[in-house]
Amino acid sequence: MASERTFVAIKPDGVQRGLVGEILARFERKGFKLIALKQLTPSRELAEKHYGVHRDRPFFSGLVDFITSGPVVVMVWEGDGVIASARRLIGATKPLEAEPGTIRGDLAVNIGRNVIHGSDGPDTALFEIDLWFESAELNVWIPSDQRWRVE
Ligand code: D4T
Repeated sequence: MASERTFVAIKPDGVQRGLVGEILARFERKGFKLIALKQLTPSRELAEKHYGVHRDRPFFSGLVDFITSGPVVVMVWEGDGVIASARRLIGATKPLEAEPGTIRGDLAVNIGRNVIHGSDGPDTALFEIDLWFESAELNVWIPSDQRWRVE
């Protein structure tokens, strides 16, 4: 399986509820490598670009209002199969349908307040990483336990 990068954002509800550490820990414990992390309150322009595919959906303006309402914590994780694996760790979009053990399954009840976002495929991951981060913000590093990891 090839090493990939994915974009993950803890939405304003996750930050306000004090879930940043809990969520970061799940990705770290899984074994993925954190290569970028920052907190910011997104501009409307950034949020509208990020959710551009939903521009014509009825929930679009409410979604943009919500995402720009306060700080989010955005990150890039790297590892084998990380794009699909992150989606599994996150769970279904509708939190009431998300399996227990997933982030949304354990920590959310409302689709409009579903705590976290993760890229849904390789093209989206590239687009979103480029949208939210400068290339200089992506840290190329080798974990010191790398030699114990299997290929
Ligand atoms: P994100 O993109 O936030 O990780 O969510 P998903 O990838 O799991 O789901 P999505 O793109 O279909 O939805 C984007 C975002 O819109 C909110 N939403 C979605 C909403 O408020 N009402 C809705 O009916 C839908 C479908 C939740 C996530």
